[in-house]
Amino acid sequence: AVFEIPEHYYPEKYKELANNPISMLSDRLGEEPARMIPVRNIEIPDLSLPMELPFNEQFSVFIPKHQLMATRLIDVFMGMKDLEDLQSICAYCQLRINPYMFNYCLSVAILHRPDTKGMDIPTFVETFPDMFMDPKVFRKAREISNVLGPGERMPLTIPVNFTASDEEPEQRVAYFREDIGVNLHHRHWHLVYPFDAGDIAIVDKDRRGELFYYMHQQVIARFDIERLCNDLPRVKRYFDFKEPVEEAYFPKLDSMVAGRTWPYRHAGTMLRDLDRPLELIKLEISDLERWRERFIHAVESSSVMLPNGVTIPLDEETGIDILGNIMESSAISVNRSYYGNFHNMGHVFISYSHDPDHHHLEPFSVMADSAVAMRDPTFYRWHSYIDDLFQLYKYNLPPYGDKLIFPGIQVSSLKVEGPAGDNTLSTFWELSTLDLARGMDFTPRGAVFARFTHLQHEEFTYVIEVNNTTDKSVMGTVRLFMAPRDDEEGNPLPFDEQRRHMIELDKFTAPLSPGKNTVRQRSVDSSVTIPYERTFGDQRERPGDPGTPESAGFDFCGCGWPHHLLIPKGTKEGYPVILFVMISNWDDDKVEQDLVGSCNDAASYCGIRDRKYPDRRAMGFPFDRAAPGTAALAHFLSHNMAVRELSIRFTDTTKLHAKTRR
Ligand code: CUO
Repeated sequence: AVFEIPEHYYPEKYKELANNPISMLSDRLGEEPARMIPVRNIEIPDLSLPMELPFNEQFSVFIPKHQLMATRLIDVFMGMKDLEDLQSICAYCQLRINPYMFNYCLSVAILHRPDTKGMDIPTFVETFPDMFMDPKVFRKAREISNVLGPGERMPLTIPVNFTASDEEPEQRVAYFREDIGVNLHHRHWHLVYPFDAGDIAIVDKDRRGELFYYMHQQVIARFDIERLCNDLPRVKRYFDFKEPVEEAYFPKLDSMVAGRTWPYRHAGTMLRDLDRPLELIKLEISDLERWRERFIHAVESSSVMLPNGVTIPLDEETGIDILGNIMESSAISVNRSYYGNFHNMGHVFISYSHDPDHHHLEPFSVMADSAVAMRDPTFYRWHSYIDDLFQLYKYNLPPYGDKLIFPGIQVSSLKVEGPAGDNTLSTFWELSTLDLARGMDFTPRGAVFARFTHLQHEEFTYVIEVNNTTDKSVMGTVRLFMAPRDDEEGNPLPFDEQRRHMIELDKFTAPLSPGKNTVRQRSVDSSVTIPYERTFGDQRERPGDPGTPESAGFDFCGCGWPHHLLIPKGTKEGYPVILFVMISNWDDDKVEQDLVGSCNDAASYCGIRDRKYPDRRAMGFPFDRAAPGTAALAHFLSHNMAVRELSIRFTDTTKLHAKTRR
């Protein structure tokens, strides 16, 4: 199809295209378009601010000036009265607005406009494949597409671990940091929960500050287990801004928008004050330190100060949410001018550490873009510090104590069944396929496939025996977590450390009749993850195109931890982890709301669109608070809880994804 675009929408240099779009495009595509789509001629709103960003520049919402531009553009997209007007403004913007900013703002608008909810747009990895893979693959793709027709192109293989050698210890967890699904999840989360937008309703979602804390806390906990599986110490928090950043990162990514390579950072780089007038950034390290002091003061006094000087207490229910918004910071921070922008600006300081004063005209590094930030080892050092600051608050809360008990409910056994045998989980490498064509301007056109390697596991089933000793049927919330058994030295983890390493695996409700109940839950139904197909697209073959998968769609439902990383890699010998289950009383947990038609299968880290977070308990419950005096997990357990040691066995073989294999 070809869009019939009003002539005045075209920038001067493309005017010729306006006069004869069909012949120009059919020359380019090598085929006649099947249909014409007229684009409504509307009065174009003022776009001068977003148009200030050059077409070929990097864009980041962390850069205050870019944020202002994006806010304006999101407002414009949100303000279009119907879909046709939205399409029209997109046609106008397409050739004028920085493509990366355009994609960001349109994605936010599509996620938040009532008339575009549920609309599928191509997954980001297919529109901007340059953000996820070795640029060498694009050169090859171009070669192939020139020589071979669409049906004859064999998939290209993206090398595994291409960013550093095995001499670099951090490289042992590159499969996690540079995983396409992990980075898509992170980008998607920040699209669903932007920290700024003209329309405050886009920011002001139920418990978004708490979710900011919890989702990132879980990322660090997950990363730490992967590190332990790979003989690396747990992440060291980065908090002394006078200390050099030890970790180097050389992303080896080319930005197609900017036509440049993403900047790298040497080992031992110091953070320095930032003075980059072009981006309206003038910040001192002492600003970060001051914001941190104020945050810590809020935690210690258990209160926050409003802009009018009035102090309000932090209560057990909303305290963490308020602190999350202050910390990030988001537009709903209770006092942004006082508490500042600690977390976001930490990203910015690290992202400009290679060129703090813009003398070398270098853009920011990966740390300033949520689509690529998780690739950098510093991401985890920064966020584990952020988490420590949140934990300071959590340590001040009273322990749950008796609130953990569910009278009459006893978990009598817990186990896992799967192809690797009872209580053994199995992981391996898997090859999946993506279409690069959408993100590249090929002639002649047609799909070009790239194969990449990622971790995968065999699916399994949790089997939980529950005895309801009351004479009434009740509803329980089943909460499943996993943590490492030992520390780096092989010593059992003390409870207070282990609880902070608990990763959520699933949470669901189960009816419990009087007497014995067997609750079976499949790993694929996890409330943490989205199915593989929603991360990477349906890997089933396209009819008539052997070896080529269907494309992935994307909407709110695209938010969720990638299922292929539900469990850590483990080791060849079998890595010991502790599986934990708790059943709490649904009457105390439930949130009355209608979930019909909403996508709620990855609510644990992403919430539910237009709804409340579907669990009244604190996120991470029961492990979000300390339990002073509890030395080991065994002493924490009440009747409604159980643990089981599992072994995660990694097999170093690579399989083609099951659906492609067929
Ligand atoms: Cu997601 Cu720091 O918030 O990267």
